[in-house]
Amino acid sequence: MLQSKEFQVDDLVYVPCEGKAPFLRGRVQALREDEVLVVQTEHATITAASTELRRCFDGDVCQDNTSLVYLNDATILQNLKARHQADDIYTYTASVLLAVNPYHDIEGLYGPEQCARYRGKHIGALPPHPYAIADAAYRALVREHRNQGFIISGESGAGKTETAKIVMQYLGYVSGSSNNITAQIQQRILQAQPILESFGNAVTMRNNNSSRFGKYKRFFFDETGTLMDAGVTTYLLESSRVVMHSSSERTYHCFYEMLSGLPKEKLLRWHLEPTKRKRHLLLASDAEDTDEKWHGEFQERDAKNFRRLCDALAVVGFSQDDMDSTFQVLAGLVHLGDLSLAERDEGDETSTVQLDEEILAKAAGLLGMDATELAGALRRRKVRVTHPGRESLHEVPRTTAQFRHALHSLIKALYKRLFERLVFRINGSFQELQAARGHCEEELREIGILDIYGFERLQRNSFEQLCINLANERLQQYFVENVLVAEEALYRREGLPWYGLQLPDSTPVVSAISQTFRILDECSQQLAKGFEKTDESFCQKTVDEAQKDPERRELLRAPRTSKKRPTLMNEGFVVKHYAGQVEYSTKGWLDKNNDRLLPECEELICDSTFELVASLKDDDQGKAPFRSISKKYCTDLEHLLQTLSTCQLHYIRCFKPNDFQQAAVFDEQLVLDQIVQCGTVELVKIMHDGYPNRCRFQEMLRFRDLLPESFQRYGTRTFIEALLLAYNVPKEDWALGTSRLFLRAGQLKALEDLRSAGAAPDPVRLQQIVRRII
Ligand code: AD9
Ligand code: MG
Repeated sequence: MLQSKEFQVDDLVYVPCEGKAPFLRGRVQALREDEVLVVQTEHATITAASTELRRCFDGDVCQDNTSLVYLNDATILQNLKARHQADDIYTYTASVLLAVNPYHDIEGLYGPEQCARYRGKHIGALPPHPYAIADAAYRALVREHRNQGFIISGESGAGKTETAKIVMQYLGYVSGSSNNITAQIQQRILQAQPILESFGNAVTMRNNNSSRFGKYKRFFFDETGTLMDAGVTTYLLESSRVVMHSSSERTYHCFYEMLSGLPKEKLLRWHLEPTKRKRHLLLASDAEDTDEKWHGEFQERDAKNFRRLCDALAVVGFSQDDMDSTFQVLAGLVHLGDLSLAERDEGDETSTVQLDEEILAKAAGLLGMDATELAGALRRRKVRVTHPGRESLHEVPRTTAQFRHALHSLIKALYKRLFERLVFRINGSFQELQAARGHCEEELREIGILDIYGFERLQRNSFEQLCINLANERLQQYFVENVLVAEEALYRREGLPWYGLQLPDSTPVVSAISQTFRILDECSQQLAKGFEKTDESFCQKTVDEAQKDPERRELLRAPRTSKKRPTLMNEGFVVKHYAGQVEYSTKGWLDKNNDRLLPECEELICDSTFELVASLKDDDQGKAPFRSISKKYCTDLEHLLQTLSTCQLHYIRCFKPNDFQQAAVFDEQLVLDQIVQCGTVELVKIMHDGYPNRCRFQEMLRFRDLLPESFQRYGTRTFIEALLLAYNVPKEDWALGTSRLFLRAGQLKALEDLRSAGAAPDPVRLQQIVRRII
């Protein structure tokens, strides 16, 4: 009979398949030459190369993937699936917590009682839970005075924001409210969330409450672990959503909340009618109607959330006037948006765009602007003409496209700055409490929580996706370095052999993206100075330069065209990321990369008679017509990484089980893609090839009852060795480091089972051991 190197007839395996599920389970039926196997699955007989098969162990469901009898992508996937079906949504992979979104409330999983249960317990003592990781982080902070950081990642809708809230819940619980100021900080942290969600979250196709910005929340503690201060940093708000969203999505929640929740007289004053919201261009959306059951539900939720928003604003120090001003700006933006219905006389280049006078008056009135000046700034641009010896200023009419661009830039800038103002005020409210407490001598330690968009590969990817994916490349590298390199370092420290594994290196792709941003900055700068530069010339230069460099050639290239899919020249490029290839469209990038508002529009803001609007003017009064968004983003990202480098990091990887936001539906292919993208497979390989369980010597003393009392007089190291020999743990399954015992998957569990069964060793064997090692 033929023999496969690894497999035998009747072995249970997973075989990859092309259908709906990525793997089918079956038994090896026959072995052919060249390592080809015939696998009998429930419905079919499949032939596959042995290298494609994954081993399978029947009924293997574990709360830590590293305890799986066979460890591979298919078994991890099945483990997550089985656990998800049983509402066990959390699973460890060594120190990394994986969370599969249940899309329904699981009773009794969260709350103070559960917090109390997890308090002070070692990871692994109770079922996997964000509380367990939060507890470990908090204890490490207090005991070792080390900063701690949570990196929560995953696709849109995977549950990052909810998980971040669960971690915060635990930190709130454990850090006590021993004094009035701590209680107030906790309250403000809690209330900052709805504000950020109202202004920064929106209904998208993938998530009804999608965060359209990244955030890093920081909590500062004193030596005793009392909460002393907090703060939040935000990244890259998707400001284009204010002026544009797909018809089945919505713009930011705050607009709809305001319409559903404001009292009638205010709505009237600001010329708004909830029933007519769809007539406003910024708010028009089919999202409320696409699904019958959503109808009404959205409105009810919006009204409820409006009250929640107002309460939250009050807690961080907004007076009624402050709130009214904020909503008035939003109302102004709604009317301003309607101006883009404007028309111009066909064929008459010199005529200006026609604006609806009534809408213009409403928008200008609400934003404290002069209607004529507003119309002027939007319809005409000022051009400086240099004559010999003097300069003169001319006004040139904008084309309809230029007019729309000016209008949209103004709306986006006002919204973005309003959002930043809110974040500023939230942070200011923590500082106020600091001032009230008085000077604090001691150095505080912090716990940070990063809730940031995961790797994105949409149907159409643009500038924003490249920024997001750059962050993910950097964080993935961090993950690899931190978890995997730390693993290697630990082995070396403990004097164990390290088998090594080729670690993926993101440096080349990060440098390819940095180079792209450098060229983008050059082009944007030249465009702003009035030189002829287009998105196409930027794209061409980017691809050309990458192709000249052998290191980057493979990482950034022009998209391949085919008859079916003819791509126009110089409209995009493809980047090879760690998580797969992404094609980016470069349309509009030169403009997207410029943070400067048109000078005519900036003037409108500066001259506003409405205090809040005037205060949103660009404080950086430099006259340069270009300020790079990508540069600011990269600098912010480096700061973030710098902060994270001072932290002991904890990873929570969130998974989206299906594309329909539905409970109890587990799309295997979708989850498998995410397992690959978040680097879990690599992590697991390293863990499993080595010793996934490791215990400090002291921790092993909990097994002292497994040996006679006389063994306790020996040193801990000797005690442990005797323990393992007494119970016949195979020599290849454990190794003693200098301070820790390393165990292969399953052995710690076996010892725990012996302990709970109250086992006793064989006396003859004990005698031998005493003679041999003591
Ligand atoms: V996005 O990148 O901001 O678009 P997130 O943040 O990853 O995305 P979010 O936390 O908003 O996803 O979760 C999406 C939805 O899943 C929530 O609105 C909940 O309805 C649902 N969810 C997520 N986690 C849980 C959970 N632990 N229990 C119950 C959950 N429902
Ligand atoms: Mg979110």
